[in-house]
Amino acid sequence: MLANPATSVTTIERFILEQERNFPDATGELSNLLYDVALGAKVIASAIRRAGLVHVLGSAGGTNVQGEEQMKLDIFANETLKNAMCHTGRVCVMASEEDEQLIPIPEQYSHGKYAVLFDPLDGSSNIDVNCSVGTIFSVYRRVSMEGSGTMADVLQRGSEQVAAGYVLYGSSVMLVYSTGRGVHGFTLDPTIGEFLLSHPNIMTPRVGRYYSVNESNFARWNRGVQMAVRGFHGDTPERIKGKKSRYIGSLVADFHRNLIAGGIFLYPGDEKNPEGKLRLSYEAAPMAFLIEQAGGGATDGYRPILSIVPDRLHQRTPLVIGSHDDVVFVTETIKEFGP
Ligand code: AHM
Ligand code: MG
Repeated sequence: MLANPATSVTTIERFILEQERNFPDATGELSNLLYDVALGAKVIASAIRRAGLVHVLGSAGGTNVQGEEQMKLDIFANETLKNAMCHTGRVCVMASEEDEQLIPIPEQYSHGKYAVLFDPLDGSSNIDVNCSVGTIFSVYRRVSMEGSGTMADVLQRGSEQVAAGYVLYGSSVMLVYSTGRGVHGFTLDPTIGEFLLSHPNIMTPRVGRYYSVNESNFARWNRGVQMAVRGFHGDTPERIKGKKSRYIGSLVADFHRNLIAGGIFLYPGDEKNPEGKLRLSYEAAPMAFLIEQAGGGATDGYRPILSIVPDRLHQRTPLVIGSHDDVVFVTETIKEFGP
């Protein structure tokens, strides 16, 4: 009997369970961890939707470890994710872009086999103007033996991730994740409060339509990056066809559009900030894990993002990420024109 589309939907829970069935050794812990993240995302989504109504907008008055102004919703999102995961016995340690130090699991709870890192509310300067923001998460299997997780658990090479994903709080709320077996997208149905499978097996086009970069930094980039972006402008048609420019300034939103439609996102280093702006462990590595699963690429201009071993928690990295051929074009142009 054919399923009626209105009565047969695939929830994120059913999808993860069905994927797990293909792996008889799976204990279900990672699946449950993903539900925990999904639950946190629903709570955050609901707070974002109400933000304009309940006067939670504006600065909380503090600054985070990068010296940036913290919004109230950043703090709320950070606490929500910690609370969604700390008590479950699935996680041994956490790290967040909003916390300077590692986040230990409170004594009363048991320690699990996963280390989780997250950027609880990325692009938060967009909240005041009602534009899209996101949550990014990354999961590693612990390498320390037992008890509380350590720095070694969170400072692993990006290729060691066992899962990564993001939640986009946009015109609809989407959760996109991968456990290394394709990239799958779910859209939150607010009427039933469930993430439903809407984008199975996402593959990004090999050549993109869009390029996304903050061009106000153009004068400070090295010549290689400038030449690559000039290529995207259409100035060097003998090297590459020009593209359309799209930039929101919210990594999750820019990344998501490019993932689906094809495109490239760049946040290069410049004279002032040679390491760029974005964080390796909270932003670049999880997005790199996803884009590689979707057939694209991610580099810091010289080496694959997933090959980099972080040496500190809040390390920054230049990021070039998106459609495969466009990323190759940028790396070759940087090699040719150099700094
Ligand atoms: P945040 O983690 O403090 O929110 O900053 C990260 C955001 C990214 O979402 C976005 O890609 C980038 O900062 C935009 O930076 P800029 O305003 O310099 O273009
Ligand atoms: Mg961020």
